[in-house]
Amino acid sequence: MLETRSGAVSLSHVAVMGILNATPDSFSDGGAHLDPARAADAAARMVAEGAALLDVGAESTRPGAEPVLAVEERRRLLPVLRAIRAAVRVPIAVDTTKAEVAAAALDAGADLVNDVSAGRFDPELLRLCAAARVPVVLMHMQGTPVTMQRAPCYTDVVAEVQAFLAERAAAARAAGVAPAAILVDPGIGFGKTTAHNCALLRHLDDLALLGYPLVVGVSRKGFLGELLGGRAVGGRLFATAAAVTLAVSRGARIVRVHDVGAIRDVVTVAEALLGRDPA
Ligand code: HH2
Repeated sequence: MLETRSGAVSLSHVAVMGILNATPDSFSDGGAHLDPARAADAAARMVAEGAALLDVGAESTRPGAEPVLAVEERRRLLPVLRAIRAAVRVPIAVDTTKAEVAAAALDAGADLVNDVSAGRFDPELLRLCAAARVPVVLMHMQGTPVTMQRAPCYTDVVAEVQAFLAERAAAARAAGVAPAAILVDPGIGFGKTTAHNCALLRHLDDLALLGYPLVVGVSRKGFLGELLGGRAVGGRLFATAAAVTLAVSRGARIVRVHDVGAIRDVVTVAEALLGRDPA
């Protein structure tokens, strides 16, 4: 069970987290959710389709993306977040690496923080999560979004990601975050080749041994396009479904996706095939 200010999310079954990016340049939905009313409609649709929680971000972290200033991130994020908050009751994560942005988002109704830097870019962020008593997603990334895809390199990607997440979880606990409020994520596509991403998905069960719920984000990502010979973003739904199925079978507890309705079905059938009790 993941406790949040907007209620608890049961993790006894895999939860679907719907992605809403209030950005002009996200690799997949860039520009689609900049307008608060449209974003709120999209959020309500995602919840109706089975999203147990939402993830709202205002800074693209696609490979090569340049960072945006906190003032600009807040300017994009807050109107969209407030409109979504008014439209849905499920917990909302704010996807940011900056404590200042996270604090404003928590004030505007967000319930948890999703930090793709796992507290490395802004040391204040973990202290904020502790003080506000909100859950935090700690994600692995090699390098920064600007540099991460130049030459990803590991001796043993699974062991290194596992050690990183263990170290960042310990840092979060040292900052005062409750163990039950920590989630971890291998950061698919963040400083990884296609082979690294496949190895991490195949060995997710090793990461689950850390004892924190696993969040996994494969939706429409570049490695799926590469596996399909350069398929464009819009044609990666079935590839996403395949990767989500593997992630579910290997212990993911939350899957972060754009196509909520379709992937909700994928998750339901995957869990039934695995012999898990119906939700
Ligand atoms: N992936 C993206 C952004 N945030 N957060 C977590 N915890 N895990 C992920 O895999 C993850 C994430 C990148 O995807 P998207 O938000 O669709 O694109 P962009 O970064 O271009 O906004």
